[in-house]
Amino acid sequence: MPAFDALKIDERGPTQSATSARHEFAQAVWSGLTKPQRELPSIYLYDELGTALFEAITELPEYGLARADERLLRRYAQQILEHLPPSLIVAELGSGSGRKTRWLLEALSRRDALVYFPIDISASALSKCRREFAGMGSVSLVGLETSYLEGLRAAISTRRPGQTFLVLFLGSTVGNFERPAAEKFLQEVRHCLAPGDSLLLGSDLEKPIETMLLAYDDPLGVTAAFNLNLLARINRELGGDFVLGQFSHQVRYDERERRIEMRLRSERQQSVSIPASELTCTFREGETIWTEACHKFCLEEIRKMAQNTGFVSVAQWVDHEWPFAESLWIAA
Ligand code: AVI
Repeated sequence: MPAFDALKIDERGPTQSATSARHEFAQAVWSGLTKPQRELPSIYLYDELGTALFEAITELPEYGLARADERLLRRYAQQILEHLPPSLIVAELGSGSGRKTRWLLEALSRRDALVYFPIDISASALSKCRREFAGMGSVSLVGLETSYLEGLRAAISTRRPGQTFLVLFLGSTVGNFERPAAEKFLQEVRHCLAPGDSLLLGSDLEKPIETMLLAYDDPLGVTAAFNLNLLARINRELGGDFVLGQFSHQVRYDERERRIEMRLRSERQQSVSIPASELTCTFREGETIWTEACHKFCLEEIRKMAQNTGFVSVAQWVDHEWPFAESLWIAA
């Protein structure tokens, strides 16, 4: 197993892969922007610049989520690993820079040498992750630059007899799925696993609405830039002519759905053309493009989700400064 290496999971080779990724993006933009409520899939927020802006979001005083996640991992790493068998392989869905994961991997690698598969669609996130763990000789890192499930299947295919997998799905990324889609996704994760493997799930909990709104609409405008970068990315990659100053970042909390909704609002009637998507859109003043949903959870519902998706919830650790939970599930 090569240490500090990255595998690009794509049998078609890098050139064709970049072309097909652009084609997929162009198609997703076409289908999202031709819906009555226009939308753009949130995964496209994370190009190189979007990933850097998201890293900046995690430093914002108003966005306590990332610090809570890291605090829990730092504080409870030892307790978490007491629930886990030896000879673990760790696969992380959406590793980002791996900063918060370090606490857990340090604790695990004191016990055994460890193989760690960070899985991320962002090449720059994986490079940062590789740097983060460069000094940890007991961790063999294999970066997988691909989608979560494709990466997880590739990681699992390396399993040798007696090895057990721990999947990390941290940072409340599960909240970016619609609730039914989150369960479907977790079922798919379960299908990749064997009984006895485990999943550590980070989920942001409900909290006062004002606190949540500020976390996604910070006064410095970093989240606004993160959101608007999606239009800038369409301009850069698909030849679009969005005028960014004519769109604004909009955030609301839907109490019934228990989620933050991020949109981009057209500030005037305007027409935008996107040549690679063969599309010209006319926006009315006030019309919005839905870009992301960030669902919030309660502890009971997370335990229920484990049951519904083929896992047993064995423990939960909660941060009370910024309500957030790490839940450890074992595949039934
Ligand atoms: C990646 N994900 C968990 C973040 C969230 O809080 O839902 C994405 C984000 N969007 C705006 N700020 C952060």
